[in-house]
Amino acid sequence: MLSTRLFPVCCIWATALLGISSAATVTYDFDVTWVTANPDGAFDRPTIGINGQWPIPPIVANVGDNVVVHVKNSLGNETTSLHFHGLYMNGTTHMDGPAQITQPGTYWYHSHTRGQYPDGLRGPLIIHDPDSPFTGQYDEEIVLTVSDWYHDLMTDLLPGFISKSNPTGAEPVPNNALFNETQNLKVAIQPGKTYLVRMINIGAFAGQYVWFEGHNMTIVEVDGVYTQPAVADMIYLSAAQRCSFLLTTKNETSANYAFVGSMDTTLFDTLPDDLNYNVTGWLVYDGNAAFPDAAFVDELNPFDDMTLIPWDNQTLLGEPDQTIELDVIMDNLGDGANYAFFNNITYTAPKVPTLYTALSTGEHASNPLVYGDYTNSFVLEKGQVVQIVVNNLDSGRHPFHLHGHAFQALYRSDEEAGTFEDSNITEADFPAIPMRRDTLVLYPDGNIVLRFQADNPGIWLFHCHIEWHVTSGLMATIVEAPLDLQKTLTIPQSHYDVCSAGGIPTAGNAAGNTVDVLDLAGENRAPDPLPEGFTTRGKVALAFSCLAGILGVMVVAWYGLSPDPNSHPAVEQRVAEAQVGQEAAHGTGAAAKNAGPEEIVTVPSGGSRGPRA
Ligand SMILES: *[C@@H]1O[C@H](CO)[C@@H](O)[C@H](O)[C@H]1NC(C)=O
Ligand SMILES: *[C@@H]1O[C@H](CO)[C@@H](O)[C@H](O)[C@H]1NC(C)=O
Ligand SMILES: *[C@@H]1O[C@H](CO)[C@@H](O)[C@H](O)[C@H]1NC(C)=O
Ligand SMILES: *[C@@H]1O[C@H](CO)[C@@H](O)[C@H](O)[C@H]1NC(C)=O
Ligand SMILES: *[C@@H]1O[C@H](CO)[C@@H](O)[C@H](O)[C@H]1NC(C)=O
Ligand SMILES: *[C@@H]1O[C@H](CO)[C@@H](O)[C@H](O)[C@H]1NC(C)=O
Ligand SMILES: *[C@@H]1O[C@H](CO)[C@@H](O)[C@H](O)[C@H]1NC(C)=O
Ligand SMILES: *[C@@H]1O[C@H](CO)[C@@H](O)[C@H](O)[C@H]1NC(C)=O
Ligand SMILES: *[C@@H]1O[C@H](CO)[C@@H](O)[C@H](O)[C@H]1NC(C)=O
Ligand SMILES: [Cu+2]
Repeated sequence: MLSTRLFPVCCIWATALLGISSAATVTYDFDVTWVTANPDGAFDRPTIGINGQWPIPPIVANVGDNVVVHVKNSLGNETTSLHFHGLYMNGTTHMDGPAQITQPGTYWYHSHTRGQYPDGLRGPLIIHDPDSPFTGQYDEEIVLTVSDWYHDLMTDLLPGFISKSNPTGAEPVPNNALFNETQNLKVAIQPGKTYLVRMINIGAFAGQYVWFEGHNMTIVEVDGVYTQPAVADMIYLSAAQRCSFLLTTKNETSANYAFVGSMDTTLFDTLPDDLNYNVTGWLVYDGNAAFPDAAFVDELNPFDDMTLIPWDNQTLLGEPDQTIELDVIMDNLGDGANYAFFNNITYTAPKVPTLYTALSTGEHASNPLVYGDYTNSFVLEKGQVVQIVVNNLDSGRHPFHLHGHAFQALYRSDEEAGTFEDSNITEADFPAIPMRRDTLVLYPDGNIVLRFQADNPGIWLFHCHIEWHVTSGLMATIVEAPLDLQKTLTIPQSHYDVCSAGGIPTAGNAAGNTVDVLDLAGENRAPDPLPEGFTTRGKVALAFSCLAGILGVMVVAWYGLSPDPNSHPAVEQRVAEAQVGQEAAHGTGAAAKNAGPEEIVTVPSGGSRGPRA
């Protein structure tokens, strides 16, 4: 293994203030620790729990509440972070998520550190709304997560994933699917009632088809956006998507009904013989009656979320002031590993977290150059209508997630449709009232068109929510109204202290240059491209299977000869740095700028992760 210089990673002791009104304050004290869990009955494994428990507790509040989350990292050997997925974090970009909870709906919270959440740090975040349009239309609420589960820790899986020994970039296949982090879940229900089921895919990789035998689902919310009711008999939830639906129970109580989550096996490069990619639970009408096996379903034909209409009838935003076009590819770099790219650039975290670059480069903060050559940064002006077009030049599905906004989903092509540019879709083809959500699936070799208004100054990641693809670089940085941020945002001193303790610079361009912010010499770089001739994925896969040994030597030699160790960072170092940048740039669920409860910041007792031998 190559020796690498690993940065100690920023903190996590954080206090997050999730609301602003004078309403109730809900406080959570979270001590993040290692526990042992065995959710699929295969064997015990170390899992990240909270307060000695796993699954971790849901965060639950009402719209307008102040939610205070004190987080202590007791893992000892890993840093951590909490990201509040889907919250707009309007005015508090440095905490990503936790401010001004004026958004009711179904969210989740998870670690945004180094591929960590699949090890257990993932749970529901529910904001109740007494004024929901569906209040009065249901009797009770059921929170239900669906997820995938690995028997190995991410720290063990990641080095093999981004490696010259995995030139095709095959993602580790999960070992099982889970409902509520277990199998054979029994959900007690009563006859003749209507339930609001809030379902969240908190998994790392697999999208899941979900259906309830003998019962329909009436969809009323996706990703925190209320929708006009839409009846479905099967839904598809990608990693990170949420869907709330009304489910009305039967009047007779003689039988129990299976419900199923079925992992989308088209995402898997291999389908192990012994993999049960389905998980079953039951709606329990009578605990003494039988629990029948799920019936096989011939066709997986889920509800098309593009047909949903948001409840508020928000109309199509006007033609865009700025269009961001992103082409997705997967390819190998000179280290032989497989990476994911937007526009031929695989995300490599900057030395200075993007937020601090935005705050410290004056007028130059409007120039995307200062954010570096490997961050896929796009600068938005306040108020602009922004369109994101993503062309999938890869043969896999990718669920794209935007922080800080729910976007209007204007168009999604079928598989194999090619680029949006090559279609004949025009403005007139977009729906008058487009569906909105924060995570949308892009089909293989297809395209999507999204639109939103730049009304939320901040640094927002746009990335595939498959955790493997986050680590392999399928990520862009949206720098929204940076000059506005400079005027309005005050970073708590404790954040600077944390970065200082972790050796993370907090001023200057992506390379840490505070004098000439247009000079990026010394910035963090992706590994160099393959030598001439090794250009296509197919060739590479073939070549590597024969040449892996020789290339290994070459890679070592390149690194060894490199005058500047940073110009050819080894893979593990890249991963570690990505996490540093990501956390520091996008907040770690830290403190509010408003005077809130005290904020505590510390570096975990175990210090930084050392290099793996
Ligand atoms: C961290 O600690 C846990 C629990 O003791 C252990 O299972 C895991 O292997 C450790 N991780 C690393 C990277 O050493
Ligand atoms: C599922 O887990 C959540 C906590 O994550 C809990 O609130 C809920 O009651 C559980 N649902 C069922 C049906 O057991
Ligand atoms: C589900 O909805 C469909 C279409 O609205 C309807 O035909 C069917 O009877 C419903 N099934 C149940 C179990 O309510
Ligand atoms: C259950 O009974 C109620 C009241 O008798 C009736 O209105 C409703 O339609 C019945 N529901 C079903 C699913 O048969
Ligand atoms: C999972 O469920 C699907 C749909 O019912 C079925 O086609 C498939 O055979 C099941 N797979 C396994 C491994 O049971
Ligand atoms: C949205 O439009 C539908 C009819 O198209 C209407 O029933 C509904 O009340 C409208 N919603 C709001 C919030 O005005
Ligand atoms: C990516 O690189 C390929 C091959 O060099 C080139 O054809 C393509 O135009 C590049 N794409 C972008 C978006 O720059
Ligand atoms: C393009 O236009 C043709 C002719 O009007 C139509 O048949 C087709 O569906 C349109 N869409 C695409 C993506 O080609
Ligand atoms: C952020 O807040 C501003 C002013 O309070 C508001 O105009 C804007 O719509 C908000 N943006 C989002 C995404 O919530
Ligand atoms: Cu992806």
